[in-house]
Amino acid sequence: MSQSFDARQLRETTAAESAPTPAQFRQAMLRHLQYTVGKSPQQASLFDWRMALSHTVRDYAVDPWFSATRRTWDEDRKRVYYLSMEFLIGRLLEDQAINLGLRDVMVQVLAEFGLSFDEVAEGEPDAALGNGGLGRLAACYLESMATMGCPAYGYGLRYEHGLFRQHFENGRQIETPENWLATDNPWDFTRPEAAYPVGFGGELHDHDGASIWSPRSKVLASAHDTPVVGYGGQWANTLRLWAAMPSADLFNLDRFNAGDFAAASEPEALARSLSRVLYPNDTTEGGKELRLSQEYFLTSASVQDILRRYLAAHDDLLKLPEFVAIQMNDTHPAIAGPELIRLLVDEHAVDFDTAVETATSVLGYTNHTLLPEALERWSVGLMRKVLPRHLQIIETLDTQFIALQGQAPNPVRLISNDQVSMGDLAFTTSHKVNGVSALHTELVSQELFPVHNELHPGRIVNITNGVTPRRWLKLANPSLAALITDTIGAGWESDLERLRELEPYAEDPAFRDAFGRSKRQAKEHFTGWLAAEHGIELPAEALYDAQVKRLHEYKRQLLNILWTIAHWQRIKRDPQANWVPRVKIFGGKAAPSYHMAKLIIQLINDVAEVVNNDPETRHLLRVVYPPNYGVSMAEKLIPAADLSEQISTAGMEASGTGNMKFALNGALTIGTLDGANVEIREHVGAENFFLFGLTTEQVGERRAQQGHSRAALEASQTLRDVLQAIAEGTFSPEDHHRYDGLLETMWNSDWFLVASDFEDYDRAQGEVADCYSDPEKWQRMAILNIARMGYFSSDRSIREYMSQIWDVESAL
Ligand code: 8GP
Repeated sequence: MSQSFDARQLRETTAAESAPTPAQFRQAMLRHLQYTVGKSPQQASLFDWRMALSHTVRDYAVDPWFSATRRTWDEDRKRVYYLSMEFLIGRLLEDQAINLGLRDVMVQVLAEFGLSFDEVAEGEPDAALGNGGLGRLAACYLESMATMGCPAYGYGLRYEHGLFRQHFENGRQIETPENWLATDNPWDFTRPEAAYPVGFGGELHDHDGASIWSPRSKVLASAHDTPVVGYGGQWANTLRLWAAMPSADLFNLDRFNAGDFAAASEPEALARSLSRVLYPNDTTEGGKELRLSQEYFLTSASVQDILRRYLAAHDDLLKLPEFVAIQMNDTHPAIAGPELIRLLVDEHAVDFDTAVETATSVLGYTNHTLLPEALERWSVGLMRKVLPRHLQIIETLDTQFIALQGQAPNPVRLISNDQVSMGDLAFTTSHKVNGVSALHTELVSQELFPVHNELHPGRIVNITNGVTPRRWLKLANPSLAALITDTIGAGWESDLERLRELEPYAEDPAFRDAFGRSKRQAKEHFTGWLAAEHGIELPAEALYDAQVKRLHEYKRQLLNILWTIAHWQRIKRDPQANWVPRVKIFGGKAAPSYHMAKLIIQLINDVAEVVNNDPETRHLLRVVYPPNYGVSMAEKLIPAADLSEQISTAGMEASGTGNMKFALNGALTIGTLDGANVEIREHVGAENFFLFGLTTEQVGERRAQQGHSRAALEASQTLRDVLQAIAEGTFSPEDHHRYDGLLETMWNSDWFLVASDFEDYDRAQGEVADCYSDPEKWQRMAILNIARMGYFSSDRSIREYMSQIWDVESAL
């Protein structure tokens, strides 16, 4: 397969200098309209134009994709494999066009046909193959790996239904299935030749001291590839998503012919269910057996594919770590350790200890949460039923791990209380384990894995998260991006530290004005969309104060809405005072079974109903909660925000990445010392950040104090007035008891310390308002935020993964 490679040829076919002229692009697009879509320009609908356009852009991705693949083979390079149950990639058309340097030509050519790009692009489904943070991070990392020229594959599942759609009925969240594949997906290359059987259940037999696994059933994993082009079009990697396919023999023709159609298709349907839905739970796992089977399905197909690719060019499996790095995105693919060991031992006759050593050198594990309910544990019974051979391997690893702990009276175990701890398993089978912010990594070492950490000093490393500036600034905020390019020149997109060159302009009134104009444009873009899509009109001249993320008690949307009520009450008491007009923006989904989170959504919507209809305060305070928050909404909303709410209980948010996107777009942060907030504050300067709240250590102390919630409430008349209004049914006149449970929690337990942090949050919000009243000061702070956010590019994170974990070099 190794053809000799000519680097000059690569440059000819990949670099932006090969960008087409408008005439060439038009011709290519019309060709696709006619021959791929089968329409003439006169007949074409917006959908047809989008298909033709996407196929045209995709064509330009293929050359860099081929040459990157060919070079990786020819130069026998090490590859990175990023295994993730979630890839929250969002729309691809504009993203790919930007990275290929095609955006301007594309917009121009569409305009020649009287079409606006935004209108055409708006029809693209938002590929929501993830829940939130960890899934979106995986998408940013894929794009950065391609930009950095790191040879890599993302491996995931091709869910037929991504994250559910959310709408509100009487303020309550209602979920309906998402259907992103309902129409053609133009980015998809189907690879029927890349298909692997994945076995489940069955028996173990002993044969000459070796275990032979005979699975009860097998499901075929069939590959679908999407090219992921890096910025500048120099390199492209592959996102490979597995679809579950029944093997042909599952369909029972006899039964079908006998008229029992449903029964004939049942085994087939069961097999397909493996890639049917993404689990919508952000913390706890539902449908245990199916979920475990999905995880194994992803992992096994990927590991088989990795070994097949390796063995096509090498024969010594012990050299695997020199050529392969596998990253496990949280514990969902943690069965990769036992699976790799199984394949090495059972199918390639490697001895057990060598297999363990090899697997461990290849694997890395990223932890994304300390929440106990999100740390996966599978019952031994279920494991035995679904993956008997893997359980056997885990038992051996457990015995070895206990031995490693010597005489420890209570050794940590991979299996305890009849459950397999996937975190402990992932740790023992990885050569590096990383947290996602400095504070989180500290807590991972001290609280989650103290024993492991002592046994394996140096195994835990920190890699603070980052976000891609291509999507989250250049694409999402064209007016600010243009201002930056006009001011410091192009190139910051792939060298984000260059934003520092903006620092002196914070003192330049003309630049500050221009920044103000770009923020206004972003607001108009957002409000225009909000009016068209949701019929919500917003005042342009107001402080846009946003909290968008999954709904979770630790993220404390409750603190935000309680403060909003307090603010409303204050305005009503003194309507003539000099109030800063505010728009409180909320966005995010709650796990369908998370009752308290859904109640908080309802409270926000109930408060919005009352506050937005209050003629006395309407011009000063609005509450909006556009439904179905996702990547595409974030792209419009984040650039429009002035204030970013990052207000989790300290010690509970592993990192956050929304916090980075907002600050990069010139929103100031009101936040606690949690996750990456700590580092953002260090970078942008404490004077440019609104800090409040207890520290992680104080959180621990406060929780230990008996009656802390009641004490905090007794100390805050403001908060008591708020709770009183809720209790009286001010926001739920038809049901005074709707929030009894929530109020009860506030008075008697308050694990997330909403009451304890309320007064300090109120103080910080006061500072926000004062500061916003001085536009010059506010703009100076916002500009310094942008200028100092270079560190939070996902390119930096990926560079660190490459050197500290994967030991892989850039091919560029
Ligand atoms: C999230 C963390 O909550 C967030 O702080 C962090 O920025 C992000 O990961 C990326 O590192 N965690 C998850 O998304 C998560 O744990 N999801 C799994 C339960 C599905």
